[in-house]
Amino acid sequence: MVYIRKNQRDLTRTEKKRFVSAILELKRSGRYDEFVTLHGQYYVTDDEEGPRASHMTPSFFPWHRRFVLEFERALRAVDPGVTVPYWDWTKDNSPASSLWAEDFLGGTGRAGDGKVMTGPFAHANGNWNIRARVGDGSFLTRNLGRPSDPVSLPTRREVAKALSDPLYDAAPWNSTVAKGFRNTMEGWGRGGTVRTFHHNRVHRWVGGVMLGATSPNDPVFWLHHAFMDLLWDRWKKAHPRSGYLPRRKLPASDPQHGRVFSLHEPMPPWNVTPAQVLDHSRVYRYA
Ligand SMILES: [Cu+2]
Repeated sequence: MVYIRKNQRDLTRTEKKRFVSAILELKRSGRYDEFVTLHGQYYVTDDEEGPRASHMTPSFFPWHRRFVLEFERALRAVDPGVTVPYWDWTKDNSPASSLWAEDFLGGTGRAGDGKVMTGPFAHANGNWNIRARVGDGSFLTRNLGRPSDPVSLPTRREVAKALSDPLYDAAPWNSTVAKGFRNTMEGWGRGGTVRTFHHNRVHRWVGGVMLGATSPNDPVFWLHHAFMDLLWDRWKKAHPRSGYLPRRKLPASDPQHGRVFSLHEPMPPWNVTPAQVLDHSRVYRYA
C-alpha cells in the first residue's frame, strides 16, 4: 500500500500526537539513537580519504532518501498509521509557525544555553535525553532564526532558481562545485565562500543540535529532509531528460574515484544504489 507524506501544517491534532508518540517510543527503545549515531558516522567531509556517501557528494539525495525511509519504517513498526511529514520552510518560515507549538515539536531554546523548554522533547519531561552527540549537554537545544546574528530561511525564489538548473551535479562532485542542483540545494556555497544556501541554511536557522553531525537529535531533522526529498522529486519532474550523475563509475585516474557513488554503485550501509531509490511512488507519495 502506498502511503502519503503530508505537509506538517496540514496534520490534524491526532496525527501530530501519533507522530510524536511513535518518535518517543523509538527513543525509549534505543532505536532512535541508532539513527543519530549512523548519521554521525556518515557525516564526513570532502577531504576524507574514503568513500563519501551522505554529504558533499552526489549521493546526498539518494542517501538521505533511504535514511528517512528507514526511519519511517521504524516509526511505522510502532504505529502503522504514522508517516514522516515535511516542513516547507519557504512558507512556514518563522518561529511562530505551528510546527514549533507546544503540541508538536516545541519552540526555540532559552537564552544562554539554548535549552528547549516547551513541547514533548523538552528535557524536563524526561523523554528526550540526548546521548549520541558531538559536544556536551544531554538536552535538546535550538536557536530559531539566531536572533543575535539573524539567519533567514531559503525563499521560494531561491529554491525555484535551484530547481531550474537542469544539471544534477558536476565534477569534482564535492562541496566546491559551483553549479548543478545537488550542491546548490545541499548548500555548501561556492568554492569555500561563506555563503551557504538551502539545506545547510535550514540547519543553521534551527541552530542548537541541528548543527553538525548528530543533527537527527532534533526531530525536525526528518521533516526538513522529507522536504528536501520532495524538492528532489520536483527537480526530476522539471527536467525529465536529466538524471542522476555521475552515471558511470569514475575512472581510476579521477581524484574522486572510490569516493563518490555513481548511479549503479551500492551505497553503505544498506547496499542500495542511487538508481534503486529514484522511484519511490510505490512506497510513498507526497500530498
Ligand atoms: Cu541535513
